[in-house]
Amino acid sequence: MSGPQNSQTLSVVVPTLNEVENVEPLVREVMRNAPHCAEIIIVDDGSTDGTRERIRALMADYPLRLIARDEPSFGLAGAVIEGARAAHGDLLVVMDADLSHPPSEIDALASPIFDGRADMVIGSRYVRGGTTPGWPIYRKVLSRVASGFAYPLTGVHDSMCGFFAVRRSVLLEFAPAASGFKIAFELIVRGGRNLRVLEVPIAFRDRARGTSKMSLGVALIFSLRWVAAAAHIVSRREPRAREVGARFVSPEATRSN
Ligand SMILES: Nc1nc2c(ncn2[C@@H]2O[C@H](COP(=O)(O)OP(=O)(O)OP(=O)(O)O)[C@@H](O)[C@H]2O)c(=O)[nH]1
Ligand SMILES: [Mg+2]
Repeated sequence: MSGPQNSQTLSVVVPTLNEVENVEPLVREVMRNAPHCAEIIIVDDGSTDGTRERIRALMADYPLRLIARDEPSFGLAGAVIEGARAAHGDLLVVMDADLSHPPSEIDALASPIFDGRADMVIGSRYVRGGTTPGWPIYRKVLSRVASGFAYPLTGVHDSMCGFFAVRRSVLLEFAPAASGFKIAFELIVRGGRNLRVLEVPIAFRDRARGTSKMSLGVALIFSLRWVAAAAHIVSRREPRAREVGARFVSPEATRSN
């Protein structure tokens, strides 16, 4: 992929909560792998470890913007939505700060949207070529189970992943109903059959620095959101997985463009 076409622009949106050790390597890697990226918007929800100060220091060298939410609403999904509202790009790539999501795949996610072949592209651990190196077996099982529950509602193998590209207009159209930790899942459910979703394989690496914010509470919230999503789909009578399952795109296919 060669970067944006038809003068469409790309914004990268990163939610942060206490990621002081990760922001600099992340920003450096994003700009090295996607130099055409117009801006990186970091939405910080009350970090107390100096994350904001580190971001402000980096602004001299990189096209960075900081949205500092002191009274955060709707958690991680709320942060992503706020970043999307502020973004100037036509296309957004949303990714975590902890370098679990490979910046080298930003173009692979963005190109099907720039080319008009998709509205949303998921960086997927669970299509052919996707991996989770170093994960202990219990973690693989838990993650697979959650993704397995989500599949009948989404037709997507890894709707739990926080690494995705989406048209900004699509995110803003379907996101207002979203809250919680897994915004890609919410978007796919709300977008329904009109949303063209593709999956691209990624290697998802464990965070090397900082601490995880994933918790039992987050898992519980996802269970409640799953029930709400199932009710939404039943009321719409739209068995998404059978009618319009997402398509898997091989890395070769995306990179040959
Ligand atoms: N703005 C904002 N960012 C958050 C919040 N919770 C988590 N994050 C960020 O969201 C991203 C994902 O959080 P992680 O703690 O890595 O969650 P995870 O990837 O599911 O769990 P691990 O695999 O254990 O790292 C990271 O960039 C966090 O800093 C929040 O409430 N607000
Ligand atoms: Mg993480």
